Amino acid sequence: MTLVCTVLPTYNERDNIAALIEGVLTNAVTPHVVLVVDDNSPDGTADVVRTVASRYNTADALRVALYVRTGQKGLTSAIQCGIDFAIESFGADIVTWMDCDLSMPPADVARLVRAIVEGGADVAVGSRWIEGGDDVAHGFMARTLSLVINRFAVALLGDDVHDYTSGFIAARAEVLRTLRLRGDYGEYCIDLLARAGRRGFRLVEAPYICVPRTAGESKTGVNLWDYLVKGRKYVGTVWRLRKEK
Ligand SMILES: Nc1nc2c(ncn2[C@@H]2O[C@H](COP(=O)(O)OP(=O)(O)O)[C@@H](O)[C@H]2O)c(=O)[nH]1
Ligand SMILES: [Mg+2]
Repeated sequence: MTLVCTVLPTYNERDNIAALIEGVLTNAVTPHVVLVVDDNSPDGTADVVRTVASRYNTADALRVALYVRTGQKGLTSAIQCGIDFAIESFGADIVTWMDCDLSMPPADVARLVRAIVEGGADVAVGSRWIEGGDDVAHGFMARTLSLVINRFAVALLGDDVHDYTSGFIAARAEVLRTLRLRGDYGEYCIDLLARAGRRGFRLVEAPYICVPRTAGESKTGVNLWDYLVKGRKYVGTVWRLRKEK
């Protein structure tokens, strides 16, 4: 049986994490473990996870795991830490990950897993920018910036993917044993998808609708300057990858 592990990187997601874990496990289509990688959130996210874990875990079956990091912080390294743990300690065949602010619907994880298990993909990408997908979480400016950056990425890196900055991913363990994440924040996703395609791994997209966060705060800024700084980093990543083989 295929074992799936969903890695959930958290920083101050106390009011989102329980519903997210439940949403992922309720919609699971194969044996499924959730691994929360929390960077010692001061809001007590880890305590909420421990409570949820005590409801789901039994002596025979681990379904909710928690890894609290104290010495290190950051989104990309948290996801990589979870991937390593999922593959090496749990023996996961497929690893998925997503944001933990409920902006990515937990029910859609199953869609990504199916694209691999039934559809034969190596990497499944939740995409806002294909038919059936959308981003209703952000305002006009942020949406437009994301669309423009993704069009730029498609033009330079190929149209296997239309949402290079997705962050809502499922991948076979083989892909993640071959490729490690690089970068600090969202640019790791552009980098991973471009390299996976070049290595000959099969990428498939599934649409999803990104919805607004209703609890907690965004860790990235929401003003024009922050968007531009982020956008510049993404464009720089695409430009670098265009030359890298
Ligand atoms: N473990 C960990 N997770 C983080 C860190 N920064 C952000 N996250 C998580 O990354 C996801 C996206 O963050 P969010 O605040 O929604 O950023 P935005 O979507 O770019 O506005 C959420 O699940 C956050 O909890 C971090 O330093 N460490
Ligand atoms: Mg968010």
